Amino acid sequence: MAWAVIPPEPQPVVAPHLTDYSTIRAGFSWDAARGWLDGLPDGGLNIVHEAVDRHVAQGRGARVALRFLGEGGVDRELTYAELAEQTARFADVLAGLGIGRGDRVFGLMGRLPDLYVAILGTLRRGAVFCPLFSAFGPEPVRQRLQLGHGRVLVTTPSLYRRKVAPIRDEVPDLEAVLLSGGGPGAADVPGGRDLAALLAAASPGGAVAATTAEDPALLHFTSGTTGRPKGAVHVHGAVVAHHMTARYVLDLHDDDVFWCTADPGWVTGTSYGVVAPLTCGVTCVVDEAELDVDRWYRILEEQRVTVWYTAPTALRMLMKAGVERVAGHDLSHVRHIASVGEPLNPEVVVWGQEAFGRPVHDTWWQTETGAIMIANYPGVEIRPGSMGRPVPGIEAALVARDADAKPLRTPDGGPVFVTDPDVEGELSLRAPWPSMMRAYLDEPERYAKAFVGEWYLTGDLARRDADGWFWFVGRGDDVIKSAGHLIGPFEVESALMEHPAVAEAGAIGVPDPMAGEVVKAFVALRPAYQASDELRLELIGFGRKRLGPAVAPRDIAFQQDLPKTRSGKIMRRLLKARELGLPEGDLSTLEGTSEGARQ
Ligand code: 6R9
Repeated sequence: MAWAVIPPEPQPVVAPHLTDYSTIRAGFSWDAARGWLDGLPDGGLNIVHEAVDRHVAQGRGARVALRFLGEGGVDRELTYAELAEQTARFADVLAGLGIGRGDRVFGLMGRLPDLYVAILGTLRRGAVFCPLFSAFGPEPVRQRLQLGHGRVLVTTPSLYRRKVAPIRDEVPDLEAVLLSGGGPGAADVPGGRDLAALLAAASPGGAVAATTAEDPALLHFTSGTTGRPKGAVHVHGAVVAHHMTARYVLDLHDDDVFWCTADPGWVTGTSYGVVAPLTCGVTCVVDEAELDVDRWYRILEEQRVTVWYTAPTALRMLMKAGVERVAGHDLSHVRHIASVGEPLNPEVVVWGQEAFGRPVHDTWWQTETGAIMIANYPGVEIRPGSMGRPVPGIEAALVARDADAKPLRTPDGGPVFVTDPDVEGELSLRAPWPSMMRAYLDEPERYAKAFVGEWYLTGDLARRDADGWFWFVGRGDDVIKSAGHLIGPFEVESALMEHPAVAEAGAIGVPDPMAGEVVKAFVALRPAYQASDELRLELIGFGRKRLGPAVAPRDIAFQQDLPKTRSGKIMRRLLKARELGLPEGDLSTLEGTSEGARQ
């Protein structure tokens, strides 16, 4: 006889943490938010104490911290107590390798338990963790390992073979390669060690390092318009902003089951896929697999996810698959849905309402800001298409720009603010706040350039309406956002130029209904080469091999007279305007010859 199915219990109504935006904002202070966390004796602060150990100390060690859903259906859980033990073992492994405070440990792995243990174990040791996206090719991996002077890399044998082995000779700082799931292969890898064996032999009981709030914790590379990737340095003190936004924006309550779909290779996946939710003591779902419509609905249902943080590209893909795919799944426990990373179209906000009975709450932030800065809050009205209003403790403003897109300054050097409603300006935030990056690694001048006085310039253009809601307008620079991933055009161009046929290259983002933008490159050939379909495909393949699918151009076009400024820089803005049939704008800096050639 089969047992009768027991219907799910009615969900208790959960009151949002942020009930009245204006009152909470007015009464907020970062000092008070610091008090929501434990801190270490002597005024220190360590992310892992707040995210792991303190829950164990408070008797919540048996709660599941991370629930991993494997690609092949193999599931594994780590409770808070197990996470404390595993991260202590990892920290001890690092100690054995001579890695201490401030040393850099890199990760290049899919969303597997060892990655999470490595991230938190590194922070526990007081060393600095730098995640690399597993869909990067050898070139982005080489550049980041070199710039960050990575001494240890945690990866799998297969990723090592494909992405690290080709560039191994160019990263001499790399001493140890800890192979996850890789006992037998370790002997063939220079510096290779079997991570499982090391963890098994390590001590499980070590305390967290006595870091201060200003000790570096995470290094996230991000892309600018020109030059090499920028290493945004974040400190342990950032955890105050992670925790605060996890409560007020993601509305995490102690018993929540939280699913952040972002990969820890990007800032959302570490800040909100690891640190922020664990500081709240919730259970995090981690799916190893890539987006699959039915799998995702199944995960939401079976894992009884209550709070879901995802991205517009993913939501657009779900929306395209049709609302009927949701039917038949009981998603009544999903209490709050938020998204980040790219503009969230109003249709998607509203579709959330239809599909899940919940609108999607847009949130805005950047690698540099470390945590959510502008948001829509549960329990507060949503204006579909708006990013919302600044989080408590954050002051946002719009700075006017001159014709060269430089910030306008007052005679005493401060920024000129846009004060009228609905007028465009550069979105800027008043520093400091706990999760603000403390540096671009080894590039103090680049860091200084991101500020006017105490105002950090984000590079995004936005408007503010009369009631203080912010509306995204676009990037103020040439950086490309594809499927939520930030891509530097210079990185793409440099890789293409290593092909013998390529004399010059210009990369832009072109609109795509799913990914927001996809990368397209325009290439001028060296004299001995002829444009052909064959060469185009070869270059696309070359880009993919070097850069990896996350960064490589989707399309390549040949164009001998790439528009350039008189100083010889390729005018991506003009390439883009021409590609999209938009007004070409100010051409006064255009180099005479190429413009002449078009006339
Ligand atoms: C967290 C993250 C930052 C850039 C940012 C902006 C774009 C992020 C957005 C958004 C429109 C939103 N962006 N959130 N654009 N609406 N809600 O994505 O960090 O990878 O550094 O990208 O992403 O252009 O400046 P990061």
